[in-house]
Amino acid sequence: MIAVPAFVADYQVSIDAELRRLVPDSGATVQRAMAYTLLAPSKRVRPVLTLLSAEICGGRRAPALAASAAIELVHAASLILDDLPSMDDAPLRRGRPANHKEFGEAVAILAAFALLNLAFGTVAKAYDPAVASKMSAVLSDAVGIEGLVGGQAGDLLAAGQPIEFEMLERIHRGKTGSLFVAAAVAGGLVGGGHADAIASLSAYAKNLGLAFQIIDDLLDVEGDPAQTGKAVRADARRTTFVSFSGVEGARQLAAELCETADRALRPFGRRADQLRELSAFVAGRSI
Ligand code: GRG
Repeated sequence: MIAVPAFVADYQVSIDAELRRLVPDSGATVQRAMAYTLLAPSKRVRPVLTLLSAEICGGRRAPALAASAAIELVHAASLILDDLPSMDDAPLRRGRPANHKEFGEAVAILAAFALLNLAFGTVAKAYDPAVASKMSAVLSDAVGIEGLVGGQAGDLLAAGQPIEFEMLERIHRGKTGSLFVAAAVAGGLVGGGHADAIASLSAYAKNLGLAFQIIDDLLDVEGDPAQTGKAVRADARRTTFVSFSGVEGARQLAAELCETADRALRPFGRRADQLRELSAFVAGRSI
């Protein structure tokens, strides 16, 4: 079993404090529903990626927190929507009953929209117009037809049918990979990174994101719900990387993608060691 790298805990504390500031766990029902999923136990891999990307480009952590929170807000919105009865119909998320199980479908949908909206508002308020505008475009692309929405639609529409490997890869580059890329690019932007540095981070994140999804498929088969906080065998009707390549083949593919991800970090030298630790965690994770 591989635990989250030790350095990640410190970043998680900063991220959680920023998220609690943005969405207090009190007040109107929709706000409590937002906090319920957003503030539940999470690895926070995506916002950690944003902070590491900002720092490697020469930025500081504090100004990057809003960008990292925006990424996590989008992620939390997508989890709520993903679990709805009309989508994956999942009972459990982040170790708790899914949002709609606790608050009902109508409030869950409103909470997801509110989180998504807050992501864009957070970016608009935190950064100067040039950075805010670029970051909004990055977020919008990650959510859109080539991103989460397109990937999710492809996944849902393909359920119960055999699909080619290329299609499977396209679905998950959209559904999961796109937010990893946005996380890294948003960090690079707020950190003031040059275009070539941001391109390297984007290449790293693209491969890391697909590896992350492959391990997610593996955990659906052999994970422990007490650790993952999710039900197992939720993907039984779907073509997944495991149904395609088998358990060992999927593990091998994830390892290769993490090696490819690490190769994109070469220009940064030893400064990218924490990003390398992150990919080692992703390749071996059981949570
Ligand atoms: C409009 C935002 C929006 C989305 C609509 C529902 C949808 C389209 C997309 C679903 C995307 C999705 C939930 C992909 C699954 C990605 C994934 C591997 C989730 C698990 O992530 P972890 O393990 O979870 O990082 P924690 O809980 O640790 O954050």
